[in-house]
Amino acid sequence: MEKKKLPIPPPDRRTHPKKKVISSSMAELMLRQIDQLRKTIADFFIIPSRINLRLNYSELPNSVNILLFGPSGSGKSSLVRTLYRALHNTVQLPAEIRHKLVVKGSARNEGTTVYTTVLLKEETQYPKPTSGIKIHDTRGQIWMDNHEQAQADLILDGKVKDMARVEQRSTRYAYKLWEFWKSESQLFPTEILKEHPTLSDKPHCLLFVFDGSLEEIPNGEEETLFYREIMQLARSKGYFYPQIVLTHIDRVEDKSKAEEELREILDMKIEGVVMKLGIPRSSVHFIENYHDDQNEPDLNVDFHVLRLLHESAQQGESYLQSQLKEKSACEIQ
Ligand SMILES: Nc1nc2c(ncn2[C@@H]2O[C@H](COP(=O)(O)OP(=O)(O)OP(=O)(O)O)[C@@H](O)[C@H]2O)c(=O)[nH]1
Ligand SMILES: [Mg+2]
Repeated sequence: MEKKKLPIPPPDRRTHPKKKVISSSMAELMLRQIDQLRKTIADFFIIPSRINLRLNYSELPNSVNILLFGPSGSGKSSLVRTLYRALHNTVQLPAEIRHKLVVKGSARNEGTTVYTTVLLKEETQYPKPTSGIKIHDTRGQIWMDNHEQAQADLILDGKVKDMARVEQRSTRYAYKLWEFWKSESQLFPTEILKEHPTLSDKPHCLLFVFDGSLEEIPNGEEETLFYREIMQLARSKGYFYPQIVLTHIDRVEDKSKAEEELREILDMKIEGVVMKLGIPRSSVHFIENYHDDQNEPDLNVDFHVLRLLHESAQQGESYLQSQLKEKSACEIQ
């Protein structure tokens, strides 16, 4: 994606705990910046300058795939909804997406149970070619065990079909087979698997979503170890810059009294995540999702998730660039 110069972000509301008060001039400025982000994302086109004659650009997919991972309840499905709302400047999601996406509610439903793909932005041909943006929601981890690691492995390879329940076979036979070196079709039901996944099926950008209002992020040693291992696995597959999304910033704001105190708390949280997961600070994003039937658009929510989406599309593009192969000698003219 062409690195367009984006506007300088407005002073972050997060340094102003009384968040509902935004002056009208500030609101205008933010609206302009949000508008510009929407335009930049609408124009997104994977690697627009395809000028290296040796590279096989025909392998590039028409859409970039963003994949969500993270503990159950951290806000992944809410993030998909929030991104859609922010990008399309709408309160109501299309019925198809509303039905597909399950957000954990007060009825204590199970949350997401199937691998769910949502088209955030369609690809276009006219008036100019642009790429699509797809986001893939997954069932959150609960047990942080070998089974969930193997499920993540399968998803990372782009092998899972839309709306598939990613779960190992539960027969005694399958249990006996449970070894990492066994083939996936022995461990997982074959009907959930794609036969020959290509670069278009693989994730191109990984987002790890955690609840940023918790005392510890990730929550405890076991969880930290689990996600470190998943990130190691991802690195071995060429994903070097996973992004970390910390949700529920509104809850952190509610707890802290003063601006100074809030800034310190956020810094400490980000520092903790950086240390625990061994990722660069610039890869950590603090956001708030739309939640609890919030029907009014919120400029701060929109602005921060759109920046996250823009960054994710760029990360996806970098991954794709790294995956481009050279043409064979006879293909080069
Ligand atoms: N206050 C607040 N609530 C949030 C935020 N993000 C998500 N929630 C709430 O957190 C709960 C869990 O959100 P989900 O989006 O279902 O979480 P999930 O990660 O998809 O959960 P699984 O599908 O089980 O993995 C829901 O009740 C959301 O409304 C946020 O930023 N702020
Ligand atoms: Mg979910």
